[in-house]
Amino acid sequence: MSKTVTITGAAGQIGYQLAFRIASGQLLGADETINLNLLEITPALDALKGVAMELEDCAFDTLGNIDISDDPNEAFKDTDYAFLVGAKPRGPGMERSDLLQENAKIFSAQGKAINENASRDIKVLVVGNPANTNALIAMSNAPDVDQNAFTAMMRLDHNRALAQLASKLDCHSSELSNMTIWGNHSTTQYPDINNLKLSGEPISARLDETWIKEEFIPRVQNRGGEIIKARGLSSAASAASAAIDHMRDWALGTKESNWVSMAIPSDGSYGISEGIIYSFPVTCQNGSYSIVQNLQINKFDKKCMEISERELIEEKEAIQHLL
Ligand code: NAX
Repeated sequence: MSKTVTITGAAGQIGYQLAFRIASGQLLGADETINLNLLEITPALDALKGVAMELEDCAFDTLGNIDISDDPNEAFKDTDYAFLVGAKPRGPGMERSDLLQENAKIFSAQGKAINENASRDIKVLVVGNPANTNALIAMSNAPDVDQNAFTAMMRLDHNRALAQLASKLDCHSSELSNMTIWGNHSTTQYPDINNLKLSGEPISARLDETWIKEEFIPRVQNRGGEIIKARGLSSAASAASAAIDHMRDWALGTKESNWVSMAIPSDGSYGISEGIIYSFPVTCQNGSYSIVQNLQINKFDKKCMEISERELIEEKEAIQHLL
């Protein structure tokens, strides 16, 4: 058995981590051969060649062919799993709306290339920022592909929240479950601990509300900035790890009685507008995800969820002409 995995921006920080972990079997296990299609912009092709040489030098049992390209039509040929990581970073003096426009061009072209060339069962994870709206643009430009195949990454935020909670509760993050991140991958996201469990038992009542509202939520929302300040560079290995977690759980299923956070096309659940890519709690089975329903939402939750919803609607309005 073999699967084709496409990584865009494969010579960048996250791509450099992601390619090796996927090639070594950490996405689909030891029995699946991975053919890697690596996409970059033309000036980065030499660096990408170096990445491909290093991948060969690993002699991974699970790695099949490696194809490097600056042509999205070639890179998305027969793709089963796509990691859209490459994006235009915010330059000096660049407004958020300029960033949206620049990235919209990239993701509309890639959406079209996916539509024309990829497997009809493709699963797409957008990592490049602004991730949720980039996913919406790619989805809108791929009308022949199932729209639910387009998702954006919230798993890093989800994992960051678990790490903070494990430290606070003096437990291991693997003992925690049922954490939710709602909304946009931005500082408006809402990390929600109402349903959190420790070893299967509800635990949120044991957490101090002031700590949740004044320390935990802002810390998770701003963790990206904290990493940049410490490292001088944005999160890369943790982002690649979260991308693998997202795609692996989607493909192979979530653990029983737990859920994960994925930004997916809103179906109107919890009153969130349709037509945006919004993060919900989801379970995955047989390669599909479904939104966890009937969670209790209080006034504070609702307010936080709406702030992020509004931001996504505004982002959508800024690039409406490209949809
Ligand atoms: P880098 O700048 O190191 O790498 C990006 C790579 O993408 C570069 O090599 C560049 O040449 C390439 N690229 C640019 N345009 C391209 C195009 N049209 N086609 C193919 N390749 C293209 O950034 P890196 O640190 O790897 O981050 C990549 C993206 O992930 C950024 O947009 C970043 O903001 C975003 N992140 C998203 C996260 C999330 O949770 N959703 C967290 C981590 C990260 O900040």
